[in-house]
Amino acid sequence: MLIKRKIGWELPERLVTPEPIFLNRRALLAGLAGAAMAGFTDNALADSDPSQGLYPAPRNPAFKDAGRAVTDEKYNTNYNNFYEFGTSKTIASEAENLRIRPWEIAVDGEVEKPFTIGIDDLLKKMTLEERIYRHRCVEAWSMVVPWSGFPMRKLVEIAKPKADAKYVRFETFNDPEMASGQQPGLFGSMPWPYVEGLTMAEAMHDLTFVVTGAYGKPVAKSMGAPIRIHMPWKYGFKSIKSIVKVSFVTERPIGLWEQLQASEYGFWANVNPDVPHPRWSQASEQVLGTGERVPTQLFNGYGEFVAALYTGLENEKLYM
Ligand SMILES: Nc1nc2c(c(=O)[nH]1)N[C@H]1C(S)=C(S)[C@@H](COP(=O)(O)O)O[C@H]1N2
Ligand SMILES: [Mo]
Repeated sequence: MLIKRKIGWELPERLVTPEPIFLNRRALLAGLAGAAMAGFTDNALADSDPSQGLYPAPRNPAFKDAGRAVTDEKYNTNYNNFYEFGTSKTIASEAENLRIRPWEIAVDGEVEKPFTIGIDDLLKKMTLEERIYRHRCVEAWSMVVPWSGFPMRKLVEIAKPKADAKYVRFETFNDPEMASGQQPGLFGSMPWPYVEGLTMAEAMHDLTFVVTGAYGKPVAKSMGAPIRIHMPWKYGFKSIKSIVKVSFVTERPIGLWEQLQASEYGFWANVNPDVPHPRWSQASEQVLGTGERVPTQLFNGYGEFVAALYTGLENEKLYM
């Protein structure tokens, strides 16, 4: 049995934060504070990152070229989907409230022995590498990102799943005190925490990457620090950020977006230009930072590597 522990981001920050800062943060949460105050709060809460020295990681030559220029870092860190910190794209300053140490990841479900591991202990077990991947959001924009991290397969290996594990379920933190978008009523009632899932075969695939860094340094808070995943052939919503739990399960997990709107956001969510989203076309995409619109490719151009994962599943809604 995994014992529920208090982990870093659950500790009541208000007990150690000077009252004025706490009050300002409360004002922020209530949507009353302006940008200047947000800046003040960010600096006051910024924590140093002990993993800084691990980057830049050596580039894996198999992923040195995504066929397009790498997106300028400023777009990637300032144009985000991270609903825990708000529904707009400009959540970067709000996301500075994310406390990334201590950070523990629970590994549970159908495994030999459930455990919890701190991010820095996990990093010590892994050999980091850099991979340049195309990243395509279901909203028809894309980027090219130099991620750092390790293959998901390596995490599966240390988790030691049992034979009956069929899926991997990932969960993000749920902490409305820290993440203003999780406050009830503020941005409606999303079914927090953010959840996503993969089949075991997808999780074991070499392209499935656990991201701990980007642009040669620890991954930015707005991009899902300190640990997220990225599957370049799937729509971006599958690539869950700021993971605190990895569970090996027998039933197909229902992601947050699927729970909200199953007719628009399915389990597989493989990129396909010929299958429109119910409300817009997926035929092309805006390449952020370039002003260019380019045709979208099946599996985001990674079909030669991943198409075989889906043979025999033709009757499934693979592209939504
Ligand atoms: N926890 C969490 N993970 C998330 C999201 C989110 O809102 N919360 N948004 C998803 C969506 S829709 C996309 S496109 C990517 C965006 O990643 P980026 O901001 O690094 O480009 O993260 C995905 N992972
Ligand atoms: Mo997205």
